[in-house]
Amino acid sequence: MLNPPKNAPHWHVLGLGSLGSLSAYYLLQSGFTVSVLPRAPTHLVARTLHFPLPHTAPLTLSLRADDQGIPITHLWLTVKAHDTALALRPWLPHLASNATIVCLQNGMGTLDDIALPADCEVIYASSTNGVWRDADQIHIAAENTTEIGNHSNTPPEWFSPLQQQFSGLHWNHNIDTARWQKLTVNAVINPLTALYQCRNGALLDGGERERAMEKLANEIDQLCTLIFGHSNWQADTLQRSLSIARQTARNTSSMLADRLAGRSTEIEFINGFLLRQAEKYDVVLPFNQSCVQRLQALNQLSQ
Ligand code: KPL
Repeated sequence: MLNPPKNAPHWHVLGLGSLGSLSAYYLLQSGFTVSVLPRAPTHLVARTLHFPLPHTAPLTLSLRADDQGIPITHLWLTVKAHDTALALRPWLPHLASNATIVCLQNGMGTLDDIALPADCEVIYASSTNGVWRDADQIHIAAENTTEIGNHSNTPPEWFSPLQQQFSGLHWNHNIDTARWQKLTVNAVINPLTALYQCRNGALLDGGERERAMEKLANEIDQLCTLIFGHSNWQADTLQRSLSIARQTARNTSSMLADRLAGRSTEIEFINGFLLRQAEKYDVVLPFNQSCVQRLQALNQLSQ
C-alpha cells in the first residue's frame, strides 16, 4: 500500500458489489482512506472481502461510526442503475456542496432525477473488467480497461496515485463516446441473454439469436446516427456486440445474473434510456420496445 498522497481526499463507496469492492480495494492500495456507505445510515457493518489478486491479503473494509457526520467530498458510486435514487437518498444531505462523484454503473440517466448539490462534479467511468462477487469472495474473470473522465484534459490530483494501482485505468476526456459504445453493446447483449437465458457466447447461433442482435443493433444505430450525425457514429453496433459476445462467451451477463437471482434488471437505464432518447428524436425502436416490455414484465414478477 502507498503512503497517503498529500491532501488526499477521503473516499466513500456506495455500492459494494463486484466493481465497487474492486474500486474500494484499489483506492485503499493507492493510500486513500475509504469508508463504505451502508444502504441505510443506521446499519453500520464491518466487512472482510477476499480478493484473489497477486499480493493481496484479505481486505477489511471497516465502516466508521462518524460516517454519518462527516461531509462526503468524494463519492464512488457503484450501485446498480435502478437502485441509485433509493441508495443515494439518505446520503444526499451529507454530500459536500462541491462533492466529486465518480459514477461507475451500467446504463445511462441514473442521476437525471436526483437533486445533487449544485456545484458537485460528476465524473463518469466505464469498465470492461469481468468481476463478480459471491458472498465475500470477489472473482476476477478478466482485468481489462476502465475509462474514467469528464470533459477535462487534466485529471484531478487523486487520479495519478489511483492509476498506479488500478489495473487498466485510463483518463478519457471523451468519456461520453466510451459510455455510448458500452451502452449500445449492453443494449444488444444484455436483454437477449436475459430473455433467452443464455451465456453471452450462446447468442452466436448463426440463426434466430443473431438475427435478434441485428434487429436491436440496427435500430440503435439509426437512433445514434440521428443523435451524433453520420460522421460521428460509425454504425457498427452489431460488429462490436458480436465481437464482445465472442470475447466474453462464457460470461453470464449482468442482466441475466439479475434475472436468475430474482432481482430487478437494469433494462430501464439501458434500452429504456434509448427509448426515451428515441422519443425526443421522434423515432420508434419497435424491437427494443418489445424487449423492454418483456423484461419489465419479468421485473414486476420478481418484486
Ligand atoms: O457489460 C456486460 C454486462 O454483462 O453487463 C457485458 C459486456 C455484456 C459482459 O457480460
